[in-house]
Amino acid sequence: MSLKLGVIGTGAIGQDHIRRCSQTLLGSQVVAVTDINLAQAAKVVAELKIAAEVYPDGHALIKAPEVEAVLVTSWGPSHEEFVLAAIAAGKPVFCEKPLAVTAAGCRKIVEAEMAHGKRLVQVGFMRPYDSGYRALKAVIDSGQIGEPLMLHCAHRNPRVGENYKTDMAITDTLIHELDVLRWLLADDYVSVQVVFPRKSSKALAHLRDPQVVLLETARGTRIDVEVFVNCQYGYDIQCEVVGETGIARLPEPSQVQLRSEAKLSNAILMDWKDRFIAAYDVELQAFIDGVRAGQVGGPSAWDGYAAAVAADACIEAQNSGQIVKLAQPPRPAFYG
Ligand code: NAI
Ligand code: ISE
Repeated sequence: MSLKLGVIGTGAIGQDHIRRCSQTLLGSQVVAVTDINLAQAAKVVAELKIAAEVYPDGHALIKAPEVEAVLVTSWGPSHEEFVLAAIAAGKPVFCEKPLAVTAAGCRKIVEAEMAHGKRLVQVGFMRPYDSGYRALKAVIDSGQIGEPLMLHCAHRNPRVGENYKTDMAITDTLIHELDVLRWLLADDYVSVQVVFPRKSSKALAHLRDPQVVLLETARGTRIDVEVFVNCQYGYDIQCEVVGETGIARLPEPSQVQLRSEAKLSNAILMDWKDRFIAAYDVELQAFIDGVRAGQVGGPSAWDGYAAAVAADACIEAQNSGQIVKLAQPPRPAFYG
């Protein structure tokens, strides 16, 4: 029997996840969808040719007896209420990042899940499933480059819409690095600073872009992450780890190298959907398989919380211009 899924939010990633659950992955079926834009939800059902009912809102969808597990793919600020409602209904829930837009919101989810007594939540941090990041972690863990001393990272999007605000560079964009770099280094952040270079003329008036986030870990590794969401030229994710005896870089996505018209070139992807397509497939298949086996795994509500603790400090640093200290609360035994 396939797992019956309900999807809240039928925008860009909601549509992408509905498509992959319906056409690519094994063992699930989307039976319910909703969006504050109900017409759009109905259009997605028609376009993807799925037999799904359109529910009036997320709470009705979560309560529906036919929905066995929930995917939350709506805007970030709505995640907390839907994840809490899914936990209250005892239903497994895959929530796109961020788990909640504040650490306090994530903490409520952690407490509700622990009170339930069993893991129900998987957070959509897909980079630990990416083959490039996994290969990079294997090199670091092998000791081949010695202890990591510095990381130079970049998170570049070609452009963003007018709803994207300066703090979203942290809660919506950098949140991926805040999660994946903790995992990569098996270390925690102890301080952060955000500096703003000269503003790009391509950024809308209200948005400070680019930004450089400087993180320090408990073991003293220094990390710089350039977040540049109007870079125009492509969707570009970079990570270079400088160790004591060598340097390891995140591999570039595999693209055909072209010699043509007196040029040697490699195409650059333009969209996160293509850059991480395999990782999204693997993370969601893991959720489906985990729920069917009665054991939700993958990035946990605690991982969502840990990233949000760092994100809160980054936002304080954006506003103050100061170095902000932070401390991760101890991980409860519940989260392994
Ligand atoms: P989007 O703006 O394309 O879609 C969001 C949809 O949610 C819209 O259709 C909107 O009407 C709907 N919505 C908002 N509030 C709602 C509510 N209360 N109830 C029902 N529907 C509601 O945004 P996008 O790009 O699809 O992002 C959605 C979420 O997924 C965000 O949290 C984003 O950070 C995350 N995301 C994750 C990615 C990843 O790489 N893991 C990639 C892209 C998005
Ligand atoms: C978007 O929501 C994502 O998660 C993408 O992976 C990220 O690159 C982008 O900046 C976010 O807005």
